[in-house]
Amino acid sequence: MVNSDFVQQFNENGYAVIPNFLSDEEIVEMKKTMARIVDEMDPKEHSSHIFHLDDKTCKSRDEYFLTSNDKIRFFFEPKAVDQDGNLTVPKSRSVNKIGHALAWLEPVFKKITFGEKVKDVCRQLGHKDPRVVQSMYIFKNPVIGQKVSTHQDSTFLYTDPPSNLLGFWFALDDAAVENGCLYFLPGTQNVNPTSRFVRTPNPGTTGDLTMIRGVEPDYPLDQFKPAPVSKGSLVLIHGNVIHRSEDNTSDLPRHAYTFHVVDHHNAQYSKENWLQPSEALPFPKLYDVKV
Ligand SMILES: O=C(O)CCC(=O)C(=O)O
Repeated sequence: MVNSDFVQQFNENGYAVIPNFLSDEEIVEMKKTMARIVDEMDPKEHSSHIFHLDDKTCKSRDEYFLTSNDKIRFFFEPKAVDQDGNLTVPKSRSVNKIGHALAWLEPVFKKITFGEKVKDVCRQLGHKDPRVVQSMYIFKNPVIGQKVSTHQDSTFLYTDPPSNLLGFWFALDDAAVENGCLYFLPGTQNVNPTSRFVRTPNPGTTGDLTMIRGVEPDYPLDQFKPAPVSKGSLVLIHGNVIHRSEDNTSDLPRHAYTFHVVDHHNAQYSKENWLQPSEALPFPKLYDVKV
């Protein structure tokens, strides 16, 4: 049973840190698996898929991105790929993130995601029918790892009502201000999202498959609180809480594994969201999957 201290923290601030959630062995296994996946990847096949941080035109959100819900796909750091698609840095440092079905397709990640401790966290937060909607490995590699700009996860994985999304974010390295830890605006879990990242209903001549609907306010950057955590910590992130992270300008790694659950008991996952379940992988019911 996970110590229940996190529940009050989470309800007050919209996020909570549970230290020592993962063992060193689990972290080594996850990192080894990821190193193998990157090593086996042929950059020629994937390197045109760059993760542009503030791609307001959404041009980079192509079919490869939209159909990644049941696959393991690679999204590169903008600075890691030249105009001809060649890597400018070693392959091991070139990837921004990998998603979005690690939790289902890779046994090590499946074991963590559908493990008893994660189920216990969801039960303690009152989730009746949580389903896993996406999973990602975020590299934020030394020097090249780019920031994640201010956002609410519910902009991307909207639910109706918009409060039923929960992010699990596991630090696989110590995450400090220097290497790009998370920052939060505490208490913003009650702020519903003002923008939505959705599939374009009629892409028409622009060909843009996704669009941002609505406008995000400018949040006061000086009011964000850094959340430095030690390796193995779990950070729980309410779907509405406003958060961000900075570039990793240090020479230290800052790997993280993250996934999201939606409690389907009293909420609908929006059919407009960019990410949709597929026949091959409907959103798995967390409590039903035994590992
Ligand atoms: O890992 C990061 O730097 C940011 C992650 C994040 O904001 C998210 O997953 O919503």
